[in-house]
Amino acid sequence: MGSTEDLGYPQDILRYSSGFLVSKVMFTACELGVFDLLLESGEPLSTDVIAARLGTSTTGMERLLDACVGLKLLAVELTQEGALYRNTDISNIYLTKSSPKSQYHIMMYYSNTVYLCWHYLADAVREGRNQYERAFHISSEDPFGAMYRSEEEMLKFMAGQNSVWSVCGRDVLVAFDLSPFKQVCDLGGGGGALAREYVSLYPNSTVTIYDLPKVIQVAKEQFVPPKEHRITFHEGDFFNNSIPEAELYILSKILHDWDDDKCRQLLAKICKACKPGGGVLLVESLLNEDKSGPLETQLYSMNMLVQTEGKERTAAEYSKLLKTAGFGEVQVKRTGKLYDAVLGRK
Ligand code: ASE
Repeated sequence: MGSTEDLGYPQDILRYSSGFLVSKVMFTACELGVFDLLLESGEPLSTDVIAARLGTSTTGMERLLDACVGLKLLAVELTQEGALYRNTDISNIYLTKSSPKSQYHIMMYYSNTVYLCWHYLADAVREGRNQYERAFHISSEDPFGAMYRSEEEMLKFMAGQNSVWSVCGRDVLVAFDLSPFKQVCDLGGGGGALAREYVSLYPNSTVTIYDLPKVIQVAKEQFVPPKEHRITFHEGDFFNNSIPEAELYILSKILHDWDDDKCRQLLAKICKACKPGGGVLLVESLLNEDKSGPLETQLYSMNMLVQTEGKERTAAEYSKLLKTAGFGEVQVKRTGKLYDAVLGRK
């Protein structure tokens, strides 16, 4: 009674303390190419062989491989020649570079960019703003100027977002029957993975990817195959340039980058450009109305604090933004997955 034993062994606290170690083990195994090598090899390999092929120390590699076994990202079997490691199914699908569902690029973005911003999380909370100045010694005035500070950073971000949509895109696009919308504009559509999913699900539609000129250039060159004639491009800055007419606008993880004022401004502009009977589809990770969860979304909201001007919001918050901007009817579909869908009709 009243003793610390009544609180139980502090398992959650200990697990949370090592959470970042777990992430970094997975990121590092991806970065060093462990999963790619084991996929390529087609047979289980020893630490010595893996270390030699990847140019690492054996002592470091052995510990990394064992930690991956603990995380069930690798499986180990003990043979007479010693321990042999192989990928698990989940690693083959999500952690190898060449898989169509590869999450490799988002991992590299988390590990090498997001991680550095999170070092200054306490400063972000104290100041209520992103941490580009501390992390990268660059101005934080314009978050996308900072995020796209080099072509390499922009590419990493675009490839990262594309890997997310290769896994989550379908769920958010089937949440509503979007087949009546033939002329679609994906604002901030980046590398185009969601646009590609859209035209594959709704083959009678065309999608225009609207993004900054330097993003469009890379999307055309590296991400969207030229033979995909149902996808077109429009260069611009949606805050400062005009928005083309369309039946459906997609804002996929765009509003979460911006404060309420900017969101209202953008949505009002979209509502003006939108054809009668048209609408806007918001793709976002929705917080519970009392903001009690989901944990993943609460953590993303912290990430928006360290990296952008935005935050994650509840369905009621998005509905209010849409209605204020002139959209009359709003429907919300929770997918039960990471990303949800909100449809506003003009
Ligand atoms: C943004 C998205 C992200 C802005 C900054 C960001 C992500 C990381 N940093 O719009 C990706 C969010 N996470 C996932 C899994 O998609």
